[in-house]
Amino acid sequence: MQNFNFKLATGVLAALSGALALTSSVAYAASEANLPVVQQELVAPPAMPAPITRKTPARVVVNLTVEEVEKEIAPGTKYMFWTFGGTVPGKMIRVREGDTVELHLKNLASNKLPHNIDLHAVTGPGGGAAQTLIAPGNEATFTFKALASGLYVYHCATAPVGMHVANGMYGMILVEPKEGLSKVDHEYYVMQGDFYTAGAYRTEGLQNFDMQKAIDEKPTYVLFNGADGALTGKNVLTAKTGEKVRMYFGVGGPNLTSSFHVIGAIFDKVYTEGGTKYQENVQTTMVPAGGSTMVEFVPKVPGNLTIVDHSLTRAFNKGAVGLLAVSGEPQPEIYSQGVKTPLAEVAKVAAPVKAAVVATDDSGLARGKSVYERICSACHLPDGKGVAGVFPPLAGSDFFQQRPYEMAHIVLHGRSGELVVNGQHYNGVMPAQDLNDDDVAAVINYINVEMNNGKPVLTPAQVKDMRQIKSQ
Ligand code: HEC
Ligand SMILES: [Cu+2]
Repeated sequence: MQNFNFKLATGVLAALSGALALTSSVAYAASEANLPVVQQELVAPPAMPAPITRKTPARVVVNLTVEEVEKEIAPGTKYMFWTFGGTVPGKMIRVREGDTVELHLKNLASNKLPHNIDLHAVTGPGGGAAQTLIAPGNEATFTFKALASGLYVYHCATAPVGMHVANGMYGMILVEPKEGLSKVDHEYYVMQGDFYTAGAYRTEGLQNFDMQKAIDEKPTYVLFNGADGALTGKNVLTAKTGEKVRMYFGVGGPNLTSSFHVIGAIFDKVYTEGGTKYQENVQTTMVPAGGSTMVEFVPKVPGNLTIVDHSLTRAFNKGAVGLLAVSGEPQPEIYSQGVKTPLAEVAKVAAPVKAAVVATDDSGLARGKSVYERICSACHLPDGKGVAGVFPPLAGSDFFQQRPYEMAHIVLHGRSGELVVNGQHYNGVMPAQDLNDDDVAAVINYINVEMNNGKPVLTPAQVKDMRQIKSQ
């Protein structure tokens, strides 16, 4: 009964939207008939379609297909995403201010639900929602003029709208100003979204949508580009020092506002709210649900820059983390390695012991100590005791002691997900460390000898072999 009504309603709406599409294309036909026709290039995020070099308006034909697809939301956890073009976020549309956009929206016959699209770049009621509302097995065509430059969110606006958006139905359309955008070395497309699954964070298997969690605005996942790990591991973004990076960042929501931040970078320019004016030298910018920003910066020192929502439990406990891996020569005058020394009164007691360790060192322990202090101590703390529930201990760690040799995998490839150390649960992200074979062997040996009463277990040659294996 319910099913019957639903089918009837969408049928009527599809017919209605067909009629509307016809009227609008007729209205445009007279004034826009002579425009050259350009086919929109569609690429998967974080890639962007190529910058526009045209100096005159065109009629840009966009073919977007709604696909309901089951994909990994986290390693081992699946989710039924509803998408524009098979990806979350949906494919980026890139046009020039003054262009006429001819949008074709297909709803695959194999889909289960009606969908449509509301583009914030449209001037007019509903942003195209009524014209494009179609049941599975239909195509809608809607034409609009991109009057104002800026970066705009688009999303599905079919009831229940919050649910369609929560399932991944959002993307962006960039309307370049007439004069174009300045040239940069890298353009990346990243969107944040909040996801509401029946099971807890990283519960394995196919997860259902939880409407009550969505209404309560208590997401299970807060993600960049639709998956826990979409911008980490083998998917990290990359740049070289001195290269200019522009990120097109949006928030699909449906609910959360992002405190968008890149740890270790200062944005040279932030095009606030995706508009035409920019603010300079910004640390964190606020991006509302259904809003966007363009940020530009030039990484100056090598290393991993971590992309987060600075509402930090979202980053550490719900997945909102990405990495921009920067390669290049160290710049000690901008960013030094630093020096750490014990306080005077501690030094008096500890100094002779420390000297002894270095003096008797013949297996890279001094080197391991220096790597540890420089890198690992920031999270696992100088004494290796960690922070309960956040950074697991390396000193006296049962996890480490079980297979000290295997720990090199964690340093080489990073680690995330459920972990139990000395009975305490952890669920964080340790980024892969950019260290050479000598340093990895040395730091593992140092931790095993100095913090776990063990013996040296690794040689640089073994680390070299382990690099090839992507286990753990
Ligand atoms: C940015 C913070 C950070 C840095 C820097 C870091 N780790 Fe970790 N590390 C973590 C987190 C978080 C986990 C837990 C990951 C999880 O939950 O899966 C972890 C887990 C581990 C584990 C397994 C758990 C245990 O306690 O035995 C080892 C081993 C480890 N790290 C070694 C290192 C070494 C060696 C370095 C330095 C080369 C290092 N880490 C640098 C955050 C960090
Ligand atoms: Cu939809």
